[in-house]
Amino acid sequence: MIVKLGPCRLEFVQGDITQQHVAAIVNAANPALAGGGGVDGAIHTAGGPSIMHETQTQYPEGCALGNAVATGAGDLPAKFVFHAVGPIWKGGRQGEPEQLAMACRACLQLAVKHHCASLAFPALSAGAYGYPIDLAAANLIKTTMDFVRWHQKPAVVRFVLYDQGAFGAFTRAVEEVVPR
Ligand code: AR6
Repeated sequence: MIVKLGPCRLEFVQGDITQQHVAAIVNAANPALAGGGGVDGAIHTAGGPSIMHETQTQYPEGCALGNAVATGAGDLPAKFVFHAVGPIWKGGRQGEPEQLAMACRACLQLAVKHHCASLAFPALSAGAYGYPIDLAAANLIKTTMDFVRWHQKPAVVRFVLYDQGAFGAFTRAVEEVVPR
């Protein structure tokens, strides 16, 4: 599924984020940048040890909730990994929506800063961190649309959804957010 926004394009695909041929991919990291399961585990496994080496040497203090930091992408096809820290879902009234939007915007800003024409996001916070997938989808899509409407970049933002459930949630959310 593709949504056009002026010179930019939002894409929705089912797949593995580590396999994406884009300038940068987003990691669903934790504040310690300590590695883990899900997207984080897949990126470090497929990308090799240089990514962890870079996070440890460049960001020894980790990354704050709602922010993101950039490293190279090791053996992955992408050029950069943006390690973003989304919120742990605690019911939705403890700032989680704004924290998720901040993490998303931080990645989009890093893409602009590093001249990345294409960026791939996973369903940030919607795995181990428990953010309801439909709410995460609406939040990430709306935040990305607002950003690209204003900045007219990155040219391509691709949401890479691991399973059919996540893919369905994102495509339904697009239909709600995009004016007809
Ligand atoms: N490609 C795309 N999406 C994936 C992949 C993949 N290879 N693998 C899983 N997903 P999660 P979070 C989906 O748990 O909720 C880690 O331990 C997955 O099905 O990766 O932000 C970190 O170290 C789900 O829909 O991220 C943190 O401690 C989505 O990606 C913590 O988990 C996000 O799931 C972060 O949790």
